[in-house]
Amino acid sequence: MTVPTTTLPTGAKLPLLGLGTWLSKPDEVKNAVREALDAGYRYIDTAFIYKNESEIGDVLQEYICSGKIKREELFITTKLFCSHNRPEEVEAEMRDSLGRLKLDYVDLYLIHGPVPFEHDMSAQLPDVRVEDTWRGMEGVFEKGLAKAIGVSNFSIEQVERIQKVAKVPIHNIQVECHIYFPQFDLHDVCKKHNISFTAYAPLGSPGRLQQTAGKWELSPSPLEDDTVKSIAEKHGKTPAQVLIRHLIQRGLSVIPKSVNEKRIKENFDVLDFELNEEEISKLNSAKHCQRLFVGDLFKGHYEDPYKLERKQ
Ligand SMILES: NC(=O)c1ccc[n+]([C@@H]2O[C@H](COP(=O)([O-])OP(=O)(O)OC[C@H]3O[C@@H](n4cnc5c(N)ncnc54)[C@H](OP(=O)(O)O)[C@@H]3O)[C@@H](O)[C@H]2O)c1
Ligand SMILES: *[C@@H]1O[C@H](CO)[C@@H](O)[C@H](O)[C@H]1NC(C)=O
Ligand SMILES: *[C@@H]1O[C@H](CO)[C@@H](O)[C@H](O)[C@H]1NC(C)=O
Ligand SMILES: CC(=O)N[C@H]1CO[C@H](CO)[C@@H](O)[C@@H]1O
Repeated sequence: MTVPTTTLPTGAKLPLLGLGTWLSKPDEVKNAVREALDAGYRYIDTAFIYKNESEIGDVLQEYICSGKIKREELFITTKLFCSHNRPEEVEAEMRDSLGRLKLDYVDLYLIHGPVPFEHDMSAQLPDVRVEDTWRGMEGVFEKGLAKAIGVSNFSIEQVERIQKVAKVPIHNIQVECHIYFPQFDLHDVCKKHNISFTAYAPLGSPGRLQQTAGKWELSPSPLEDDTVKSIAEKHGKTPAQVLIRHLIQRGLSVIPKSVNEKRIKENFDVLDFELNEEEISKLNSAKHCQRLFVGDLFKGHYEDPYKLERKQ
């Protein structure tokens, strides 16, 4: 089955389903990417900070060189880490990522977070603004190193500020999005600006909750949600498949992460069923609204994307 796509302002097609690779360890990620490509995934999401670009690049090269997959069929995203948000640093970082990925270009390059830091992350840089970093992003777009550019972890206000001054508009935003944090307002703003929308942590990022012990009680898992479970049962699907399908039917691009062969296939097997309007509206009105990725490291900076929420 072909994955549905959305069209970027550049004319390129962004698949609505891809593989996330955060917390995919270098020794696991190669197999995960192979299994994903074999299952039909063509969109892979990585980042400098996931420390697995090299391994992903090895597998991509393997598939491209053997002729199994053409470069044009792939959609590869990576991200500029917030230790290098100064505009003059963007191109060198982008070229380093391309080197590790063994590619001439990426399909999408994102600013990972709006708050700039020193190289060693020891302190925030008070004076760099998102508009500054965006100038660097426009540079790599104009050179063809990135076929599209975008932002991650940005607020509505930051999106609006960039659109106001941009020579190249934002092509994609990647933010946390799942039934308990549906991001309807940000999505509306993106629709207004023709910005494609990628949902991270679509399953509620259970891997992350393991890392921050104690948060689990505060943050029930969307995978355990009663509405999700009953809809899944009706369709003979799993809760994960319902959560992914729901976001796809909202027109969002979804990047569930897995390193497990069975779950990689399961997460892709969402193209042969459809949620009806009643099911969608039930899922859209899930009550439990909260951010899982609260971004403490951003606190105190002018560009803290969540500063208004923190004051409430
Ligand atoms: N831009 C950013 O700052 C940012 C932040 C977070 C994430 N992301 C991107 O978004 C991707 C997805 O987000 P995420 O990894 O945080 O969370 P997620 O995709 O919601 O959840 C991944 C977790 O769920 C498990 N899982 C996967 N499929 C499952 C299934 N069918 N049933 C039950 N459990 C399942 C995975 O374990 P197994 O691997 O063992 O299957 C993993 O622990 C990331 O990998 C990354 O590429 C970006
Ligand atoms: C952007 O605009 C194009 C052309 O009008 C449209 O086909 C596409 O669906 C829009 N994409 C998004 C993500 O809004
Ligand atoms: C994205 O934002 C979340 C907080 O919302 C944070 O946990 C994550 O580290 C951010 N990514 C980067 C690299 O800035
Ligand atoms: C950063 C990168 O692309 N690859 C790294 C993946 O992780 C291993 C081990 O953590 C590093 O040695 C690689 O450099």
